[in-house]
Amino acid sequence: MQPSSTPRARLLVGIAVSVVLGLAGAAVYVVSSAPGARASIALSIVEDPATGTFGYSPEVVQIPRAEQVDITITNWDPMPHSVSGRYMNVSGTMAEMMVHMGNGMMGRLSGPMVGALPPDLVSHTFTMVAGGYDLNIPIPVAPNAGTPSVVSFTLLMDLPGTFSWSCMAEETSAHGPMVGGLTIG
Ligand SMILES: [Cu+2]
Repeated sequence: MQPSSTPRARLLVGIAVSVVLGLAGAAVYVVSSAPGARASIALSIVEDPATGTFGYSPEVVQIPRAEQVDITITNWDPMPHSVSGRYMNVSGTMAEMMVHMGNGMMGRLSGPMVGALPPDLVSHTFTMVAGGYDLNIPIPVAPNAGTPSVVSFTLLMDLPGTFSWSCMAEETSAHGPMVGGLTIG
């Protein structure tokens, strides 16, 4: 049965521009910063040299419940992959937006808040429809093999649990399954 009342996931989009560091491949989970500062997580989409396909690192993420957490996703994959329907849209966030931090194809070094990407700019998604959450982040394609695209958003997730997330881009020879886990609590 589909819950029809208030959204059970609240995600706030961080408006402040933060500095994006090169964190490709770093297995960073939760960085508990100084007292009073928000926790942050950096995810990367990096190539697996064994297969030549791209995947998330890390794939298993834990975030604190009922606390604002800044998430940055850095995508090094220069190839677009097909997504359908609503997976081009940002969902589950306050104002249905994320901060597009930069993408050379769009000629921007630091970006605006966006609520969707054009389909030919989507490379991967971070999607979790479970446990009352309806989270979808479309990840823009990297402008070239040496330049990543970066998006940033803030989560505030109230309901505890462990759920699966996945990338909704079509599976092809160049795009294997991308799945992982997210624990809230
Ligand atoms: Cu993907």
